Amino acid sequence: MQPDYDDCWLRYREVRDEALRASYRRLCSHAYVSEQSRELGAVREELRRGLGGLLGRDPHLWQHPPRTTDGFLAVGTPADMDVVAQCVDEERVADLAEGGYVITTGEWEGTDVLVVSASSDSGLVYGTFHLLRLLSNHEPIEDVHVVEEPASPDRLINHWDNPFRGSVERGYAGQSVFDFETLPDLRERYRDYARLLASVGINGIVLNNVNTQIPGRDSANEAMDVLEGWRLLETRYLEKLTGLASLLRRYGTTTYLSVNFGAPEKIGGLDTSDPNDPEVAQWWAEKADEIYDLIPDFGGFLVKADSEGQPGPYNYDADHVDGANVLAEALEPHGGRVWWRAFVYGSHKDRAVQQYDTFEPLDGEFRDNVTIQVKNGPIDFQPREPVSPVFGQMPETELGLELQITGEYTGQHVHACYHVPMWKEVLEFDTDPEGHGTKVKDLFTDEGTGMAGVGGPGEDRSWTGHYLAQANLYGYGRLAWDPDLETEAITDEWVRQTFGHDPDVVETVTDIMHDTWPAVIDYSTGGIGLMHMMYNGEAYLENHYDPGPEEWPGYTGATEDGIGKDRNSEGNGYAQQYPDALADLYDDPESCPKELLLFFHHLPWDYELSDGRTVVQTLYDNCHAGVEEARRLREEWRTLEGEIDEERYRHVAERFDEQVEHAGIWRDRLTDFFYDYSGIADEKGRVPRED
Ligand code: GCW
Repeated sequence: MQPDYDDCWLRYREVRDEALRASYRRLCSHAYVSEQSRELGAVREELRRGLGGLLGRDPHLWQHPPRTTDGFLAVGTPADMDVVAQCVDEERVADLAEGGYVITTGEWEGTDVLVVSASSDSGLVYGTFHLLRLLSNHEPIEDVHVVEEPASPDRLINHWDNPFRGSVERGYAGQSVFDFETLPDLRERYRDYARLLASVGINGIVLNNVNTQIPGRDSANEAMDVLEGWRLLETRYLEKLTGLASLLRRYGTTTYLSVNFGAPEKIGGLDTSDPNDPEVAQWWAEKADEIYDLIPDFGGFLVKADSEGQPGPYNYDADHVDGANVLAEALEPHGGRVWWRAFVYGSHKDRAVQQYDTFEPLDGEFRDNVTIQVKNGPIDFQPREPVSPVFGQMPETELGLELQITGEYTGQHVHACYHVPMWKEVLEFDTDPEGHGTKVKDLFTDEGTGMAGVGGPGEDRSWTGHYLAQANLYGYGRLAWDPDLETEAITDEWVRQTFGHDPDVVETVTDIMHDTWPAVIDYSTGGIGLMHMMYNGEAYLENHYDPGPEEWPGYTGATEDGIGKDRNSEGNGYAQQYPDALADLYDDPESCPKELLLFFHHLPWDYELSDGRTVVQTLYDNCHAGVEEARRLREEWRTLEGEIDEERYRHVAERFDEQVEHAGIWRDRLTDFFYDYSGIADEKGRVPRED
């Protein structure tokens, strides 16, 4: 039976080009796959499914080298299979980083062999997906020679799923994929999710929300309390996770949990969770032992502490080092790791200043198995932010880069917004241009470092709520694997696998994808460094979708005289947190990159930019341009009618209708807001508006 959800980029449609298909059939109709490890069931299943689709007929799977063919595929380690050992450089394979693999061609007793080899099961899984991607992308395989290993050792997806409610915080694709009610029962969908993750190299999954208690309502409402994520550490719930963890493991994915810093009190019945209390340390150590008895390859804990209502070391007069280290000590004997989030609040009114100020002084004090997980920018996943000054400035600490796959501030999967170009901008950023010159992407290659993408996939048919948002999940995985990949290469892979190879379709979809992010920046920020102007609301799960610029004077800095925030040497000194070359660049409005100008400077409304336009006129123009661009993208999309499958076409077309409308609402609210403060009319007569 066809599942009731999409297969995303794993569509495996039959290759129509006859010469190419003949070549694929010759080398892939017969596949010899190692029997040694049970984990390789995943490889066999994927080959059956993938090759079956692409070749247009079921492949023969062998447990020994097939004899009567004029070519075959062999997947295994050199140690397990002579065929493989004969075709690959064994030492090269042995030296690959965990998860790495080789795809190459060779000969076995006069027969051509296509080989996928690795020294670990996960490498064979990734190699198999890579091979299927080559075929899906119609790449030649007769002379293929691929050597791949992941840049980052840990490539995590963080689910913000609330296990007992089934909801997903900032998820725009329906309920949680994971049904904690029915676990340990396994759903087919878990396996298909594991396949999607493995196909792009994601190797760790945090199953539950970093908000393990609901801010402000925790003990006040016992009924709510019972439902909270911190309970997952109770034995009865841990026991439910073993089967899921085992299934994920077959696809190379390790299971992690978000934990509540107050767990020793909440679950353990202790009267404190003070990290410096030996009983607390003991409790965490025993809890870790228990978890590893159940899930031997458990990855570790993700912690949001001292932030937005979550308890943390500050509650006990301790600091983040004490907090992270006590958990790390408990996990250490088992090889587990603590991912400690840098998204904390503290004494500063401007959140931008907080993280560097809190964490940089602690550099070198965290245990080796602590990773400090830092959001890409200092605020909070805004459409565009400067790169966090923490990067490159904590050389003695393992860092993780947190990116948001889900589109909390980029249209919440009603708007199309492709995040890969934004992430590339972050990854290619030089954290100290006149100093050590380390780019962000170079910071995550050592043991203990890595990337964390805040998830979003849910029960929706499309998995991501918007068919085009699948590209963000895809792109995140590909970049975590290889941050050197160019945006265009990732887009091209994704478009072809998802929409097929018709050149017009490929070009149209690709162009649309690449133009989405700039459009969103323009209509929802004005494009010169403003941000955080969304409607918040009173409720716990604020809206963050509609505009609400007047709610945030501390972020916009809007006054009658001007707009923007002095995060410079005359203001709160945020710019000075960067190494000198960057600090100087940002400190002077003349040299500050235009796209960040108002983030660093409060400037008069009529301040003239290099192109001769004033600040306020630029804001008006950009807000309008963003909407026009969204409209143009919708028109582009409409040209695809009849050219792609109806379901994807319709869904995205409707979303574009809504996006254009909603972009207009943003434009109007922002431009009204700018006019209300500045009193300066738009030269082009669009503001003030008639109504
Ligand atoms: O972006 C903000 C979100 C919260 C989130 C928080 C965080 C999980 O609005 O929903 O909480 O950041 O990153 O911890």
